Amino acid sequence: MHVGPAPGKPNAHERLKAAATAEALRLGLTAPRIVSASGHGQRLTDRLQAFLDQRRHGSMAWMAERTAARADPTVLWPEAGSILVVGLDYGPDEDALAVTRLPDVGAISVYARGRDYHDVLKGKLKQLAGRIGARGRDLGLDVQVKVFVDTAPVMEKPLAAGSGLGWQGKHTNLVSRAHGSWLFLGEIFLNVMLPADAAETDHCGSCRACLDACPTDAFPAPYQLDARRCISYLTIEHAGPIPRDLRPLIGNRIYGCDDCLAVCPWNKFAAVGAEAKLAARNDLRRPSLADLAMLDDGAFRARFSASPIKRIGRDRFVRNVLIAIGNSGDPSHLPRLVGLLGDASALVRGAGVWALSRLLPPADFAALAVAHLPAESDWDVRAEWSRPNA
Ligand code: B12
Ligand code: SF4
Ligand code: SF4
Repeated sequence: MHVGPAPGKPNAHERLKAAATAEALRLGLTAPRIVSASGHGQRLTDRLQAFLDQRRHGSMAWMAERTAARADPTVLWPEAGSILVVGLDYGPDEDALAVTRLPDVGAISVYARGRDYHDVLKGKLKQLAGRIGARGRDLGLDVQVKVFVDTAPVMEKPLAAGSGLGWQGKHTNLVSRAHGSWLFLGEIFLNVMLPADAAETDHCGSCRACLDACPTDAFPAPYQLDARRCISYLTIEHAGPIPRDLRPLIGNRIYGCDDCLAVCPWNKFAAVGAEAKLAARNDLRRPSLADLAMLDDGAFRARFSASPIKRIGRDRFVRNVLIAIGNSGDPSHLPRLVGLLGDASALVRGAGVWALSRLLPPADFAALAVAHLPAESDWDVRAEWSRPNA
């Protein structure tokens, strides 16, 4: 059972909300707002189901699991009364897209240039949750809390929109009039009912900058994303070979993509991220493709130990680097591509073959295929050798 305010009394719940939002701001969080935990179920169930029915989640099978809890916070935690939603600014300190115009380096999306935001935001939310619990006890309330940052089946964007933190823009991410869209989202579920804030309305108007900027045309309609075409999905979530038709469109983006966020006019209000732990590492602003292609497992883990990039592992990361090399037009990469033809990972070999097919004259590629195809046992890699240049 969740506990609501008693009518006519000095309102402990309002005081708890004021304390919670003040503490959130003190911890460097942005725009803390309250949304009721109930009342989302049907609308979100329908929208999530439509997304899943159209297979737009691709190979993210976990999105089709626990859908009832994902669409309805009160199924995830029946005690939930209110949800405190917060943002954490991570606005870049330079033009986020400048790196995508430099073919000899890899573009790592802004969110992944510093430490893993899950760890940073979760740390802050845990601190905040502890202080809310203590303040609740002072006010005579039995406050229980659960902290979520993209770690449980929660639909964070519609909850944040319901709290008034912003609205879901045509690129589907949350945009705030005051803070733009370079914001991570996090939530604290509370068993108490705190006064809810008003939801935000849509301020996209006739703008369609994000839809037009997408390199892979991943928006089937405004406000809808087909993750299977999104470079963020392809470079981070997708484990196998990247579909051939999308590879040339990825350019030099080797981990995530920022294009739809970067062009949003509301980001003129975005703050440069103030959290030092999220600040871009200098070696990840414009990392050399030539160096990254040479990473073995140990070197990959050493370089990315505190970074979100470590999550995808060396083979998937080098696959991305090789796609970018294939798009670079730079034949100086050829010797290292040939060197990777003996790599233990079929994913790496396959991407290497594709890059060779892009950088070598057709006759030279055909000669290399004659030399290497007989020894290749993986069917995906054999298929890469057998296809004409693309
Ligand atoms: C799965 C996922 C992805 C997938 C799919 C993204 C997606 N849009 O669904 C992939 C891997 C592609 C991805 C990419 C990115 N992600 Co992501 N991702 C998630 C995750 C885990 C779940 C999102 C989800 O539930 N998707 C399912 C679909 C059904 O939900 P939806 O997008 O809200 O769909 C809504 C619309 O389609 C809408 N709708 C449908 N029809 C209509 C019609 C109208 C008229 C309207 C108004 C709305 C509407 O209703 C749906 C429900 O609200 C969340 C964290 C979380 N737990 O919520 C982070 C999250 C959304 N990601 C985040 C980020 C930062 C990114 C990237 C920017 C990372 C990067 N730089 O590469 C990109 C952005 C790509 C993009 N344009 O969305 C942040 C976004 C923060 C913010 N400000 O919104 C989140 C919230 C993580 C976090 N805790 O901060 N992500
Ligand atoms: S993140 Fe990139 S690929 Fe994905 S929808 Fe946005 S612009 Fe398109
Ligand atoms: S770029 Fe334009 S359409 Fe896209 S989210 Fe921003 S305001 Fe909305």
